[in-house]
Amino acid sequence: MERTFIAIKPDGVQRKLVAEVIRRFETKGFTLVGLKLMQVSRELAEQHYDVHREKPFFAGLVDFIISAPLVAMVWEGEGVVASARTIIGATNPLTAAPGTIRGDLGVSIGRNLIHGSDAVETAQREIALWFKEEELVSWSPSLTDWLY
Ligand code: RTP
Ligand code: MG
Repeated sequence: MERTFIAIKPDGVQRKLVAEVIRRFETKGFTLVGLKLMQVSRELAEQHYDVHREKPFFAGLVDFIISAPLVAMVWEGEGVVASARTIIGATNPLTAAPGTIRGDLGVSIGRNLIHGSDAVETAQREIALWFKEEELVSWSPSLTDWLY
């Protein structure tokens, strides 16, 4: 079953939106298989956003990610990588559609509340970067027959 890496960024934790974000993935029907609150190291933040290393916003982005606790999660379900990106909305909350997390809850591209892996291969890389194998729990909720 497909898995994706989701992080509630420090602004989401500071604004007490952890439950709101989790609710959206849970009520959609996806399954939580990994969850932890973390104070992220600079090394991990830089590795996570390695693809943006040459961008002008890289240094500020890394400083922001390590500035306060973050919630790291892995969610599972059919097509969860692309669906999570839809639930999250466009990078800039000002143009993200209403109904999306960023569209409903944010106003700044630099404080856009949440990260979601952008492709299945990216998700595999990010899950391995953020979680040890033993931190992930494989389980099937008894609801599965009613979802698929
Ligand atoms: P993320 O990786 O955090 O889920 O966000 P994303 O895929 O929607 O956007 P991406 O292009 O990967 O950018 C990563 C994060 O960098 C910040 N950013 N700032 N012009 C800017 O100031 C700018 N562009 C991007 C955003 O916080 C974005 O989430
Ligand atoms: Mg991205």
